[in-house]
Amino acid sequence: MTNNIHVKKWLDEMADLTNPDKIVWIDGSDEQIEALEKEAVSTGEMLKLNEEKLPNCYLHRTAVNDVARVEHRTFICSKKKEDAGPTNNWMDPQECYAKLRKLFKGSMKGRTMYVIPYSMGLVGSEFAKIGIELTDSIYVVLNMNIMTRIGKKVIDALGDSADFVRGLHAKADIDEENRYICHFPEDNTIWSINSGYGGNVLLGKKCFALRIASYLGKTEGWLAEHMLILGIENPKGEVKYIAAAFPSLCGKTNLAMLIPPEIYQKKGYKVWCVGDDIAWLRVNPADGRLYAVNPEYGFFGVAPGTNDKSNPNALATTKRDTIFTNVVHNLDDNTVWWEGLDKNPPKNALDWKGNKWDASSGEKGAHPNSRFTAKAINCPCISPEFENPKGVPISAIVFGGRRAKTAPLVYQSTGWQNGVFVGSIMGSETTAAASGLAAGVRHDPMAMLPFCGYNMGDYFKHWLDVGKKTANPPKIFNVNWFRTDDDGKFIWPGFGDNMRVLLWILDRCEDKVGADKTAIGYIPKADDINIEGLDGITKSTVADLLSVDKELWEAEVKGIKEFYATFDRLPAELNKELEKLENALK
Ligand code: GTP
Ligand code: SPV
Ligand code: MN
Repeated sequence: MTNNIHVKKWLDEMADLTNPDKIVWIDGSDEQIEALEKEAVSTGEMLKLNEEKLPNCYLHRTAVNDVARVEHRTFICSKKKEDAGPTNNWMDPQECYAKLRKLFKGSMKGRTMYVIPYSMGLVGSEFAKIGIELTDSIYVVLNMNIMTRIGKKVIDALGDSADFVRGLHAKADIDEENRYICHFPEDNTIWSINSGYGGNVLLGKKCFALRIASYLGKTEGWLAEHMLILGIENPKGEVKYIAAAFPSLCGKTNLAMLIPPEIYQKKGYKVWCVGDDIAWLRVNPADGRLYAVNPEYGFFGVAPGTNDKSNPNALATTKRDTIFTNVVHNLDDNTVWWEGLDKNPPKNALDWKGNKWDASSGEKGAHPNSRFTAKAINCPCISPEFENPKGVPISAIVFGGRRAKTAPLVYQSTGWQNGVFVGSIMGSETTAAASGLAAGVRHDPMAMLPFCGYNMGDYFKHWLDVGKKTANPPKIFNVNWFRTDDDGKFIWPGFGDNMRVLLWILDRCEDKVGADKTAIGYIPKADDINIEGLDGITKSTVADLLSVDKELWEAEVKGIKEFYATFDRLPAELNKELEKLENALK
């Protein structure tokens, strides 16, 4: 499909190494995709679901030991260890290549190698970057076809350039003891072996669009972030954009597609989804603002908890052209189910492992990290700007995590430098999105702990630098939808009602509303969060959600100091911000 000598040479080397029986170029045509779907169904790799209820939808089950990202087996292989930094696993690149070469050797014998040219970002746009993934998994090809822009148009756009990310993936034996997700940022290379699960194998997503791209962004002066992008349209038809970074399984997809509460719908407010997981941000010298694109083409969304109240837009998106992974199979009508979809679990069903399952057993039917892969263009609230090659101008950046206590519903940083500090001290309870993590709160700066492809101290510095280059930078906020009461129940209703907080944020960006200055930053006056139409939430609940507990924050400062002490390249500005916080709490 190409005469590009760089592609050909690399492909030859990789084929020599993995020794596939056949090599198939993915051109992205409908016929080719349909043929692959048929093949995957014929081998049992995927199950075709009810064509009337779920047209062109499939179910896939991964191996039981292969259900999430594996942070302890993810490596950043920069030449120097200190360039990977204190938060990443590191291996010497030559050592890692040698080690993995042994695992890849002959791994595709008897199998087909698929060559997937893909573009992160609109093909040929200023933001876009090209990758080629070699894989022996049809599931990967079909997912990449939904998640990224693939095929001939991409290889044509590459031309004879050597500037593409070289991704190699083999399922091998799905052996977790030999599972490796390795990144070579200095070589534009990703090698992934012994997994068949999402973030480990859809190399355009976390591996490229965050780990490799964050490194490229550092070198080239832009940011690759674990952020959703949404637009809020006011009754006058003006749209303002917000980018928000929450850790995995902490509400990005839900916020990105939110349906405004009735009181706002009646007034004419709308929310548009530009992206639900990854944002690439660049300074636009013309107006000094930060512009964001979503480099992906689809959603790899969390299934459990998705229902027609929490996220009707996501649910609607999954009604066609969708691949479901590790959910419940309803045998009665050949559809799917997951916890939190509705109150009627199917009686005649198989769980995510493929075993006969009944909800009365008390066991979960869907894996907590079960997912849907669906096309962004099938989302009812996809933004008209989704394919704008220039991106959308960002008014506010929002950080947030899962915190039962400590973090208030929302607060605003005092400026860019303080905002970078707020992002750097983020903590969140761990979730099922990665295997083998200890339960409890961990530091997850900017929701990028598992995804920063270089030294996180340098990453903070880069954030500070981007702020200096941006004449009109976004305002920076922090939110927490997950504060709990004494019974462990969430206090804030969340989901669509998060709009109430977003509107305060936008009002702050336009200087339309006041705030109270506290030790941690600006907090809304309780009256300024609109609770009209909210059951069981009073002004005093809001005041409670906004409270800043001095003792908890003093403990927090202690934790931040310990975390910061692990860095060798922490910018002095952040220590200054920490000192300011500590003094303000006194
Ligand atoms: P990744 O795809 O892993 O990066 O996750 P994400 O950040 O997109 O998370 P997602 O929106 O899929 O939400 C994960 C879980 O959090 C789901 O079970 C949701 O139901 C739940 N959730 C999302 N928003 C809220 C909220 O506002 N309040 C509460 N209580 N739960 C929420
Ligand atoms: C996440 O874990 O943040 C995800 C899913 O969005 S995965 O693609 O598996 O990383
Ligand atoms: Mn994610």
